[in-house]
Amino acid sequence: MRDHPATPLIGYPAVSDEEMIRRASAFREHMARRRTVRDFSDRSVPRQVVEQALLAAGSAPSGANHQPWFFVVVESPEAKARIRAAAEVEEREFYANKAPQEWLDALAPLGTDPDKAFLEVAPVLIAIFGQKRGGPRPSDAKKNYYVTESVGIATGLLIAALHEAGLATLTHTPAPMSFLNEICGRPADEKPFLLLVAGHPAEGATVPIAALDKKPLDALARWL
Ligand code: IYR
Repeated sequence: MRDHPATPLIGYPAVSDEEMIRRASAFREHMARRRTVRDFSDRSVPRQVVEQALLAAGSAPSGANHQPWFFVVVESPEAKARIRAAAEVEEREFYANKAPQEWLDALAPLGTDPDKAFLEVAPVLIAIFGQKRGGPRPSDAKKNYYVTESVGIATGLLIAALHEAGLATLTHTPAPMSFLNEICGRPADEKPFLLLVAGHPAEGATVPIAALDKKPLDALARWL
């Protein structure tokens, strides 16, 4: 490796194979209980939970460690109502005209429709943006690399962190999403990645049976 400032690796104490297997299984079981939820309660969420989850997301690996993400936490009823109204305009167009039949058929088992009440009911919406330019420090304006991959990984960690805290989430992707730049006050060169809805599930919330169907290991991986 080329000469560069470095520090000893910490945080990886030795762990037996048995203990690793136990931890990996426990984590797998915990993550398998995560559901994409569309019925939220209006119960509020402590700010610290969201702060800690965002910091966990911000620990994600990223291209050249530029951390090309920005998260806007939307809690104000006015902003949530504006986001719902703008999203529903796009969704009505999507379901009525834009989506090809094949896409509508794929969504049918999930029961989704253009009504996005959860955007107002849930206590927290997190609008996630990818930054074309930036850098490791907030004042940087260098070129960023692997923005989509980096933001996707950070979003995965955010979902896992919120799940670990006991909150339900929904990945919502109205298309196009450019209205989020305006409502969230973000520059035009930041690309909305997705809108993560977070909160407690409503009492009596249901999930589509089809969403429980997960691929077995031999369909999702192979060893060479
Ligand atoms: N954005 C629309 C449609 C939609 C698309 C996919 I792919 C989904 O997995 C779920 C929904 C909506 O939110 O209803």
